[in-house]
Amino acid sequence: MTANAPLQRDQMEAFWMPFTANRQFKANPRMLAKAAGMHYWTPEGRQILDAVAGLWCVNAGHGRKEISEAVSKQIATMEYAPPFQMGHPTAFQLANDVASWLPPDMGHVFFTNSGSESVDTALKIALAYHRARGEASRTRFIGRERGYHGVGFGGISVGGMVNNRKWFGSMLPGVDHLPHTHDLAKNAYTRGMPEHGANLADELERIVALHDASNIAAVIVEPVAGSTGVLIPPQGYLERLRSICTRHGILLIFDEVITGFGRLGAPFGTSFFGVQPDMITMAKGLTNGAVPMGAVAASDQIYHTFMQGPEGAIELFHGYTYSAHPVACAAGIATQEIYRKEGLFARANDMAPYWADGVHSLQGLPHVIDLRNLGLIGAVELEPIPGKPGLRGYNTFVRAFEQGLLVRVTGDIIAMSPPLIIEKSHIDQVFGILGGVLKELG
Ligand code: PXG
Ligand code: PLP
Repeated sequence: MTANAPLQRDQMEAFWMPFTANRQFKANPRMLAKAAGMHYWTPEGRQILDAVAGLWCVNAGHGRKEISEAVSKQIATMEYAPPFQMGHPTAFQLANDVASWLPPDMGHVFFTNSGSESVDTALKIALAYHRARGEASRTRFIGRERGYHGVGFGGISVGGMVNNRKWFGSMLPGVDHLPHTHDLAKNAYTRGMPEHGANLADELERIVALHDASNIAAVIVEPVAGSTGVLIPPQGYLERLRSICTRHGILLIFDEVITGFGRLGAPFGTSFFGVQPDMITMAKGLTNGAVPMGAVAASDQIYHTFMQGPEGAIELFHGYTYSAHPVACAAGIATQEIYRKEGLFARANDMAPYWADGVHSLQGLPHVIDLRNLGLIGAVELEPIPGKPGLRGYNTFVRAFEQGLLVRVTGDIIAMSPPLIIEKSHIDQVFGILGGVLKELG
């Protein structure tokens, strides 16, 4: 196999592709071979404008030399170091860099290799925290319908996407789900945060009344649900979740795998919304997608609860072979430096109104039933073809790719989350191409 020669079908069977219609893809592959700035290139050299930052992760844009140089240097110097009972300076530096974006009392960072592992880690910390405080009966978790928290057993248990759950048996016991907040009848075409739905947080009181707070460990939500099609929280909703959790001693976990690292035009969702959780899960933008890495940030309260007992005792029996992998740490440090030096989070905030105009310029095009935006996130919800849910979304995605635009499709919703380096001319191009495709397929 040479790098740019088209693959034969029988060369494509070995790779079982994730979250992909394997047979459909392998019959008609869409390949990427190169990336720089705002663009990908196919093996044939066709340029593709990247309106999803890879998969919500390449926030500083593609091909950043600062990152590749830091990674090369680290691999050459020390490719690996054991993370258990040993340390290396880059891990401590990156933890400090990450903490610098977070509320001052949330600066304790546990490293993982993905968002899914971050979610499992946060759920385990929640259980062990309550146990350490003598409240071992707090074992239940509360997630949300249409939530996505990765694909580990913990994440699919608290997650709320039926296809990610129904195949996999009984999962974690003791999980309830809040209702999702998506309400087209009341909130369609809202610019920014919708007006209606803060009261949906009160469902948490109903669940607490059913089980009693003494049995509930944590609530986990995405501040903005990304994967299920960009569901923006109603005004006042996250505040209300916070106050109910506080009242009942329940930990609140924000899954910021997507909303972290500037996606909303602020360092994290917690700063954007002004609501502080007890733990934050993150991944993706942590290393600009260059090397797999995730993390969990925990509050002082949680961390210090563990830092008791005999000095020589391991406080948390958890960790991965590749926790704080030196190469990932090098990529992470270089990435944070780019964010800081280029002021990319503030830049995303400055660009957000123009982006919102672009999203909402699609109103009235064929089959568009909602448009949503926040920060540099946008979504176009399409009316499903009767009896064929997802087909209109898929056709739109394929046609856009043929026209040189990469978007993300989930069911009949087109989601977009461009690199934070996006220029106005790119935004014009994104919505020009997408608008053209919607008209053409109309
Ligand atoms: N939590 C959230 C909120 C996520 O968005 C994960 C956890 C899992 O992260 P890993 O690194 O284990 O994939 C995610 C990941 C999509 C899409 O279609 C989104 C994600 C992953 C794959 C597809 O929007 N987000
Ligand atoms: N399975 C086996 C047999 C192992 O030895 C290990 C780690 O030592 C794991 C799974 C976990 O792998 P990781 O630490 O990369 O998550």
